[in-house]
Amino acid sequence: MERPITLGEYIVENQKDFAYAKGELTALLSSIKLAGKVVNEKINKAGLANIIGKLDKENVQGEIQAKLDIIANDVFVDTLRNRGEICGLASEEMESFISFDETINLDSKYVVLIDPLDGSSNIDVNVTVGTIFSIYRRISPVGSPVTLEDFLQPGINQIAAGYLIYGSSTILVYTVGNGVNGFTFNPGVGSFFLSHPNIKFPDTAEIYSVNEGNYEHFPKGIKKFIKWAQLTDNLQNTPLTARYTGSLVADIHRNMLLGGIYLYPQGSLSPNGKLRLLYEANPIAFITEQAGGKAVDGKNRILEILPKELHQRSPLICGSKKLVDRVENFIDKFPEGC
Ligand code: P6P
Repeated sequence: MERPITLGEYIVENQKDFAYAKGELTALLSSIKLAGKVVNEKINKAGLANIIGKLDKENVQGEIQAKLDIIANDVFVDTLRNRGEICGLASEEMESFISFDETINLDSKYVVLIDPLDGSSNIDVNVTVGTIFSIYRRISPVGSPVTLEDFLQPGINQIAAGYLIYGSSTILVYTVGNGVNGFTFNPGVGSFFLSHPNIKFPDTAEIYSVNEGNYEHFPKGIKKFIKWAQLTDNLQNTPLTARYTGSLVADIHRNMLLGGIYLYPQGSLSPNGKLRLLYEANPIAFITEQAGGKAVDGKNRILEILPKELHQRSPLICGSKKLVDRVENFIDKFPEGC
């Protein structure tokens, strides 16, 4: 039986899809793949830290139970810097961006924004977490230090985006604007293999994902959608299924494969939503659209929002187009606030 193609083979075979790449984007995606493997190993050890903490106590507990977000962040910063494919990086875990000023980096055309470990509070209870990444061509001149403007670009400028989902298996899902593909990690071989070619939202849409504990704080249109989702006379004459893990990547991945919608709307508790535009909403929106879905903030297409700050928040309503359309209809019909 022929084996599935590896991520490395796929990237090389499909370099023509990378509008600008001269092999740099290929190398950059390979670096992200490497960093993902390292983070995956640390996350798995984290799960053991509470069980085997007494073994080599200092190392396992000391290292692993340091904030895993910071550990994951440092893995991506070091890997991407050392391989010289990017000139700058911004992360949820760092107040400001980093300009990699070594020569090999300054000559690179790309900047990366990451949420190195999204949903990390779930690690202690062994629920799926993820890494989210977004790649842009720099705006400032090649050879000079990066500037904030290199990062404050609208999502439509992304040249690649993706996520790693560390769940029952570890899968790297990404797009370069020519569809979405998923690659599952085989730890026995140490490689990612194509497992989810050309991911598209299915026609059916059975799931809605929202933290209903915030229901009282939602705008009227969102409340109306949630009640509609629980009724029988909706799109497919059956109530939608509620699934919400508290990990954006897990909810998005499941809804993209099975059909559904994720909502983190604005509300009285979070007037601008909770998720970050640049390294959560934008990459997820790029993938969602490339898989045939839709991603809005309630009124605007996520990818067209013009960023003003590195860590600015945005509401995010994304998934199967017909469900996102339905939410927008309710918001239009009931425009009042919370
Ligand atoms: P809440 C995790 O902290 C995260 O950024 C997303 O991964 C997740 O969807 C959301 O926040 C969960 O937030 O307020 O429902 O716990």
